[in-house]
Amino acid sequence: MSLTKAERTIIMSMWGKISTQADAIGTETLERLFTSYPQTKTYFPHFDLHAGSAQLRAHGSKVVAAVGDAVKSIDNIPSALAKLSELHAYVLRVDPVNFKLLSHCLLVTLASHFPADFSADTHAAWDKFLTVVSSVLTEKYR
Ligand code: HNI
Repeated sequence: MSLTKAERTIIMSMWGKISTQADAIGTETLERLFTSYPQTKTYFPHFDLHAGSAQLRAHGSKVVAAVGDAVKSIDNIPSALAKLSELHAYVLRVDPVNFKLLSHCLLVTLASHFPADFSADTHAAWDKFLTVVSSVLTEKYR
């Protein structure tokens, strides 16, 4: 699956807005993930997952920063995320179904922070981009 030029433009332009509040968006995404899909908490037995905890915020910030790395290397996402792909497949062993759940929570967070930007086309472009990012992070499982 590859992103069209129009989709890349949408992603890159919206990233400009996301990056100014990346930490808040990352934290909210994880809060939504752990609240709506509590089974995902099983990967974080070593974390304090209460809303607003320091670990949750630090992790949310890392996840969104990695999404930013993918945006910056939008023409070569696999190389930008190579190390993370190995980490999730070989070390963390996160079941790929969870990537859909996290992507969904990030979409909802983006929609709620940027309602005026979240047209159907923007929604679709982000959905596709996050599918590409998730495939890269789970490709080593095959
Ligand atoms: Ni994920 C660690 C990015 C999906 C569980 N994850 C990271 C780190 C980044 C990251 C960055 C920190 C790596 C480091 O410290 O070197 N994770 C991403 C991204 C996605 C994603 C960009 C999808 C878009 N991770 C998921 C999912 C789960 C998940 C769906 C499980 C529900 N990730 C983890 C766990 C860690 C982790 C567990 C280790 C946390 C820790 O610090 O112990």
